[in-house]
Amino acid sequence: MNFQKIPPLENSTCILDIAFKKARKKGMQKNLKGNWLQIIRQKEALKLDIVRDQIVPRLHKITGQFPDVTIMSSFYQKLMKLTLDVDLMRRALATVDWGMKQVKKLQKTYVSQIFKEKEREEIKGITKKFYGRVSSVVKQLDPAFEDLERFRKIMLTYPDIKDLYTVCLYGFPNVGKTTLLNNLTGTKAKIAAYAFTTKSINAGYIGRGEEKIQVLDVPGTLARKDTMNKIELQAELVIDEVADMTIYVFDLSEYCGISVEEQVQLYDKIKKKKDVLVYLSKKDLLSDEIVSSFKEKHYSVEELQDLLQKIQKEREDENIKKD
Ligand SMILES: Nc1nc2c(ncn2[C@@H]2O[C@H](COP(=O)(O)OP(=O)(O)OP(=O)(O)O)[C@@H](O)[C@H]2O)c(=O)[nH]1
Ligand SMILES: [Mg+2]
Repeated sequence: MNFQKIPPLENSTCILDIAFKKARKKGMQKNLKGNWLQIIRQKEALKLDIVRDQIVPRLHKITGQFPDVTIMSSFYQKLMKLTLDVDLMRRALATVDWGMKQVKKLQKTYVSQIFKEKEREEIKGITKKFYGRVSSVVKQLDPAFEDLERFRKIMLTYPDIKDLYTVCLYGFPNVGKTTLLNNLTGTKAKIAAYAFTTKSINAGYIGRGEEKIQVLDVPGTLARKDTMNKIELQAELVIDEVADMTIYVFDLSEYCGISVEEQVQLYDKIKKKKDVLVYLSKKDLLSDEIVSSFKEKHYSVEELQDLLQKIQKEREDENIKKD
């Protein structure tokens, strides 16, 4: 699913300005046929058509470009629920849809009034009234546009998670998960010496083609069940919904600010849920004694790469056999 394609939302002023400007321009055209009454009716009706034709597709595009939550994978449905107000998004989209229908209805009503009216000034007055009503409708959409723009920006941070074998890099903040992602996959995701650098999910890939392996670097978690924030909960979501394999990143140097004891507690917890491989980060800062006193089996970047390449190759071979 690609959330990057939703264009920025316009506001009512912008939408109305474009529509009215185009209508004014067209209203000046001179090649209309008939007597003065027919000409003025045609001219004014044309303005109304143009206003509708400018506004309706714009609004339609907005409602069409936002994803339909009901047909999303359970991962994205849950990610949305965690990061934005899905009901408010639905209501905002329904409001835009309402606006679109109102503009269509107003155009019909006022065009039919134009064709019934016989006085020049009265006909022009109908156009003015139509402009007023349309402006009022479109202006009422501004709060919905603002909500949708906010949601669009949130969705820009969503990863484009593909239906591939998926590895999740998990651990406390600042332990070196993103550094590992970059080393494993060659991506260039942001790394920094403070906790919660990663606020959304970063993705990198090993191998090419249909069976490449997706590595997801999730925000660090403090793993305190009651106080976990929405950013941390994304990590749980990846573990629960998409990860085929989890790599737990340990920082034995404790430069991350979390004691080894706490890191072990979280590791024990996650181990109950999933098969977990262990990676020791910041080994360059550790003495050989500390590394060798660590009893869990752990892997280097090269070993992890080899392992993942092997999994990828096996999956590719299986695919070839199936075909
Ligand atoms: N010396 C050394 N520093 C490392 C190593 N791995 C990571 N770091 C440093 O540790 C800090 C945190 O690294 P990140 O990769 O951003 O850690 P993270 O786990 O992704 O952090 P959050 O996104 O905040 O959860 C950065 O300053 C990195 O440069 C390593 O192997 N050796
Ligand atoms: Mg990070």
